[in-house]
Parts: sequence; structure tokens; C-alpha cells
Amino acid sequence: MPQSFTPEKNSNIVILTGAGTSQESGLETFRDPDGIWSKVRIEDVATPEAFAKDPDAVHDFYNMRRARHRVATANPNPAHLALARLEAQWVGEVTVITQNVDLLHESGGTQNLIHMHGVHSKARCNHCQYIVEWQGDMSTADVCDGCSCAGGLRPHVVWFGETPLELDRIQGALLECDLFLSIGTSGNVYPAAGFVSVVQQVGRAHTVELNLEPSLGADKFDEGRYGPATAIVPAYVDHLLESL
Ligand code: BJW
Ligand code: ZN
Repeated sequence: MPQSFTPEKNSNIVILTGAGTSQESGLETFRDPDGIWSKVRIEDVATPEAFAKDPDAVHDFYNMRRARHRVATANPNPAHLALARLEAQWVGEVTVITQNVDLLHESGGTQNLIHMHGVHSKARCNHCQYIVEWQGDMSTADVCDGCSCAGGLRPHVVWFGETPLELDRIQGALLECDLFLSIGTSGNVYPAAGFVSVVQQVGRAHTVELNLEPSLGADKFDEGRYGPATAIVPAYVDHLLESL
């Protein structure tokens, strides 16, 4: 492990995670060569327009994903576990902002967690915005408990063109951040890909990318550590906790 920046004990750490964090728990990433977007088109499954045009096709795609995620949720990997250990032992505040719709951070023990792109395990009604836990398949025949209508329920995830969740809470964490980590994300999707620039504009945070390989925005970070998340994340957490 190379020598590197060591934050003050009571500093605030903000961690952005992406699909690469869950890859070794058996979930596909989006933009790797065999990733999800190599098999289906974003325009067909991950926009509000796609759902309006062909809700059955969108439900089929998410029913398949939800089933896989249910299995994987029992299987947090050493990267998820290391981030929970960091939160439990660090003196300052640790905030995990995940783009992932799986529940692997929760099952690994992370508590201060923001799901900015939603979760697979909930449905939301397009008619009345009612949100409900959802485990099995979803279809246009399902009736919403909030408004008693069928046809409005959709996965509680953020599609392209929709506003990510909890942006005020995210902005607050970024402005107070002393160490910013970006883990397992390709840096393709905004606003998440711009968080590193936000903390750099504030000017107080050290920024580190931890990824399989340098991402699209790797040159924006002060430091980069590259390899599988299950190896580099626990090692980096050990490095931080050794400074206590
Ligand atoms: C490993 C590993 C291992 C692999 N270990 N590493 C033009 C310019 C700028 C922006 C825009 C633009 N045109 C449109 C936009 C906005 C648009 C956008 O960003 N488009 C770009 C494509 C250009 N963004 C939006 O529409 C967002 N909303 C928005 O902007 O609202 C406006 C607004 C903003 C701010 C304030 C107010 C209003 C919404 C984006 C929604 C994204 N939704 C998805 C689907 C979620 C549901 C689902 O799961 O189906 O979210 S798309 C998909 O991408 C998913 C992910 O969360 C997201 C990011 O992907 P991620 O996590 O980075 O995965 P990959 O696969 O890309 O990368 C994995 C990385 O891991 C790779 O680097 C690997 O190397 C690495 N890796 N194995 C470590 N073992
Ligand atoms: Zn409803």
C-alpha cells in the first residue's frame, strides 16, 4: 500500500459508490463490456418514456433484476463490510451515497446511507406517488394501495431524465466533506460524476478514486487506487483506521 494522505481523526468522509462495488457479490455492472447496457438499450428500459410506451417490457427487465438482487442481498462482499467497519469506528461522520439500487450496503451494516438512484425493493405509484415495499414481480395489473388504481406502479428507481433522490442531503454532505472517496463507478452519469468537482470547488477535501481501472474522470481526483473493490477498499479502510 503506497504512503498517502491521512485525514484528521474527526474529519467527515463522504463515499460515493457505484456498480463496481457490488460486482463481486454477483451483480452486473452497466458499462463494462458484458454489462447491462451491452444487452438492453437505455432508451427501452431506463427512461420514463420507455415505461409510458411499453410498461410490460420495463416490468420484465426490472422483475429479472429484482430477482437477482434478492439473492445477492444476502451476500455483501468485503468492500461493503469494510465501509460499514469504517462508519462504526471512525470518529467523524461517514456518509455513503450509493448509485446502486441493491441493498448490499444495508446488509453489510452501513447505516448513514443515501440511495440517490432509488432501490429495487420498492414500488412507486405514477398516479399518487405512494411508495411501498415490493419483493416479487410487478405488473400493470397491480393495484396501488394509495389510490386504488392499477397501472401506475413502477420500480422506485431513478431513470434518465428524472431527478435523483435526496439531493439536498447530498449537497450538505459534500459541502462538509474532508475526504471524498469514489468507489466502483465509471463517472459517466451526472450529477454523481460531478460530485468530485463540487467538493474540489469547496476546496477542503482530499479526493480518492478506488476502481478496477481509471474512470472517465480519473484526472479530477487527487489520488487513485486501482484493483478489485474487495481488495482495495478493505486495504484503504485499514489505512484510514490505522491513523486513529
Ligand atoms: C469495478 C469492479 C470491481 C467493475 N471492483 N471496480 C449531458 C451531459 C451531462 C449530463 C447529461 C447529459 N445528458 C443528459 C444528462 C443527464 C443524465 C446523464 O448523466 N447522462 C449521461 C449518460 C451523459 N443524468 C440523468 O438523467 C440523471 N438525472 C438528472 O441529471 O436530473 C437532473 C438534475 C440533476 C441535478 C439536480 C437536479 C436535477 C439521472 C440518472 C439516472 C441513472 N439511472 C441508472 C439506472 C438506475 C436503475 C437501474 O438500476 O436500472 O443508474 S443508469 C445506471 O448508471 C445506474 C447507475 O447507478 C448509473 C451509474 O453507473 P455506475 O454505477 O457508474 O456503473 P458502471 O457500469 O458505469 O461503472 C462500473 C465501474 O466499476 C467501472 O468503472 C468498472 O471499471 C468498475 N468495476 N468491476 C472495482 N470488481
Ligand atoms: Zn397510487
